[in-house]
Amino acid sequence: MERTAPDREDVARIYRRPLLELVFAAAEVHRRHHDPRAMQCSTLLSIKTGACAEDCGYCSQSGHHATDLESEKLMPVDEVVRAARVAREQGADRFCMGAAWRGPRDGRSFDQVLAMVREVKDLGLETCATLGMLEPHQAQALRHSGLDFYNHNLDTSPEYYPQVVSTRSFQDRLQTLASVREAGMKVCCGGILGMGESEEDRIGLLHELARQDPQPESVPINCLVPVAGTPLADAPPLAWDQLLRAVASARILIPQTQLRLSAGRTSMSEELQALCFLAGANSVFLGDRLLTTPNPEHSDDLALFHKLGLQVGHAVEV
Ligand code: SAM
Ligand code: DTB
Ligand code: SF4
Repeated sequence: MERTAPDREDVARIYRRPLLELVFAAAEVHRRHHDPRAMQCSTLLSIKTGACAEDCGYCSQSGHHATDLESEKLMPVDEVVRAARVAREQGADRFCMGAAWRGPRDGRSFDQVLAMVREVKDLGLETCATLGMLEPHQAQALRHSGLDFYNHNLDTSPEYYPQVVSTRSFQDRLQTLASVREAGMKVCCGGILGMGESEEDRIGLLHELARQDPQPESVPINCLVPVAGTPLADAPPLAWDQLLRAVASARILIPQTQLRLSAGRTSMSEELQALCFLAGANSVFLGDRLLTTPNPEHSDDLALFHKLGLQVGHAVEV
């Protein structure tokens, strides 16, 4: 079916609907496009940690901020494969490798990442990587090594972006996303809420995500995990209904996507997570660590999914 890209006013109208109407409409869209019992589960691993050249205001790994994080160089391939095997045993269907780089440099370290991708793919897992900005030939090389998804977030509205990051632009992000598409990979692209942005910025982010053509196959909605020493350590916490509005709006605007309730779940009640799943979130990070910060305990997540009648595994499209 032909889809016309929504304009920003359309997005605002959806976002500002009476909350329960919005959630109900999103739940209907969810059921039309997905098996509502299926929960897609990705596990993250930080393959290279800290000392990043970028100055993202939210991030524990930026070399510009004085955080307590210990930097670590690129992990050996066999350790990554071991972690991926554990993730698979715990129920993950996708393994996402994250590096604190502005972008990969060609040579030994990038070849090492390509080897990781090949070996994780050989375990039968879907593969995802998030390595910063890519040149077109790097995107091609990742694709040829078996990378299914590339994660590259737009993070916030184009207007608010320069308040959060100064070492690159919103346009740089779009350019890498274009290279990822051109190479034939699936796109995982979302953002962070709770960085002191306005409601209008959240609407702007959703608009930018929804107007991509094709739309991202995977959309992570992160809530800021405040990290001491970063410029956003004291950002005011996001109101729960704003998160729910963003999730429900994303489901309506990007109906086919795997919508991930991503970072920040340790600060959410089970009830709020359940509302987000009702409103169309059908994916999470599974495992008790994100990249550098905690995630809910594996056993607590499985208990929650059991309570809600959700099944861990591939979110099958119906
Ligand atoms: N360096 C690469 C990049 O920035 O594209 C990849 C790794 S980076 C840590 C991946 C994403 O994690 C960011 O785009 C951001 O959306 C998310 N993220 C980082 N720190 C976060 C935090 N404290 N809270 C929530 N999300 C965060
Ligand atoms: C995404 O959108 N969220 C993940 C993943 N993509 C790479 C990262 C969350 C990071 C949270 C902060 C941390 O653990 O360092
Ligand atoms: Fe570096 Fe990515 Fe963190 Fe930004 S979000 S400082 S690019 S690791």
